[in-house]
Amino acid sequence: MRILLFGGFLGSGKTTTILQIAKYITENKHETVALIENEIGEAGIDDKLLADSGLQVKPLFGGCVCCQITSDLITAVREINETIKPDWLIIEMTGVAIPGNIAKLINEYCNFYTGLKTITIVDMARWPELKEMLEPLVTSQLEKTDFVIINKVDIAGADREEIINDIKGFVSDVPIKVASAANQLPLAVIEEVIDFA
Ligand SMILES: Nc1nc2c(ncn2[C@@H]2O[C@H](COP(=O)(O)OP(=O)(O)OP(=O)(O)O)[C@@H](O)[C@H]2O)c(=O)[nH]1
Ligand SMILES: [Mg+2]
Repeated sequence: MRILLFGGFLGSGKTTTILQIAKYITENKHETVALIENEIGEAGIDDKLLADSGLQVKPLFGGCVCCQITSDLITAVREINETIKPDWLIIEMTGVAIPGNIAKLINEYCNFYTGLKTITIVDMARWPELKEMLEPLVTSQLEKTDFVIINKVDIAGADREEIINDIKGFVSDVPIKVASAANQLPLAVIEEVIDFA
């Protein structure tokens, strides 16, 4: 079972991205995907997206995937590994989780996986505002991750290059893609996210 852990601040585009990746894996690779969703039902947005996706989704718990209740996450990951046994497990974290920290815990307590990758989604349209208000959270989400998608380039302002460069300054030596998930992620980006070679 390979695990993809998606992080990034509230509303950055995690669900939009995850649905495309899950669809690609099931339709193009013909492999199975299980999904752990944070905060399902709370905003109502994810329920609708998931209902429209045509994917079979089983919400496992309604809590948030953050440090305080990580034991629930660990339990859910173990249960999925033992019962559903999917080829892939995709986890959407809450907007306040730090992907690298959650990955460390999964590494420690669920090391039966065959691959683990963290992907951080950044809303570039809100980056200056979020960085000002929520540093170090939003920068930690970038520093401790294996892959970065700088999202919502379609609504970024004229200062987009400046913002992209600022974001890149917080990312260590991992792939960074600029995209607009709402307008379909390029297949090359999806393929790179799920590439464990
Ligand atoms: N303009 C634009 N909007 C986007 C893009 N990607 C996602 N959105 C919109 O942003 C909003 C939030 O997207 P989600 O995918 O639900 O984001 P999320 O990170 O899962 O949100 P939470 O789970 O609430 O933290 C939705 O209204 C999306 O349609 C994008 O590339 N461009
Ligand atoms: Mg979501």
